[in-house]
Amino acid sequence: MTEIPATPSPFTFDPTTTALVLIDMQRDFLLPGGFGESLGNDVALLRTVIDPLAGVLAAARAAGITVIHTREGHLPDLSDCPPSKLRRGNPSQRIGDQGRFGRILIRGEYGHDIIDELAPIDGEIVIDKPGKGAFYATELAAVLHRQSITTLLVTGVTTEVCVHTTVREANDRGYECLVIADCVGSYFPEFQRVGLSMISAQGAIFGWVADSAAVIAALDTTTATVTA
Ligand code: C5J
Repeated sequence: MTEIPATPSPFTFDPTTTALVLIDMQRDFLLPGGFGESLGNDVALLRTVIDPLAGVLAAARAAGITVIHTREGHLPDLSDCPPSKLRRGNPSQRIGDQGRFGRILIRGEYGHDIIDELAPIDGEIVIDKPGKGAFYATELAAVLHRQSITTLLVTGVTTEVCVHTTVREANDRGYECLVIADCVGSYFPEFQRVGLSMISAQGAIFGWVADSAAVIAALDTTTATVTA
């Protein structure tokens, strides 16, 4: 078992039953000129996540931890997008409309894919999800079960929407979740702060919170043990 200093208490995990989950690090949310910015958001706030997350991803790969990427998006005919979701947001830039990086949040489009800095490599799992949570209408539960994963190191965007929804879904399904604070991002500083507090409040009601430095140090120890 590996132990990480975390809030509200130290977090222990077994690297062999742990997955690193990267939620929706997609161009549509993170690139200047993309969908996220078209909604009036400052993407610079999300982009602060990229460097620390690249560090955690490299450490996870070196330690042989299972890596799972998710992408929020829809089929080209939008048959998997509820009309209620389609109606939300900016009327001139809706899901399925033509955006700067292709049709917005449509599978197969450039903007729907993961940013170059964190692109999946061979052997990593990519889960396409139509909702905010990574368990809803996806194969994630089956994938985790098949690999005997019990613990999730959760990263990605946005903290209060897809990260929170996924952590809540995972918590209800019995997974232990550690959210890596500087590897999750929100367009709203207030939501970032409160979103993280809500995870670890009341004795880890949804999970634990730690910084990337602590996670990388723990993963590096695992790597050293594996390669010794
Ligand atoms: C949003 C997400 N915010 N990945 N998606 O619509 O959090």
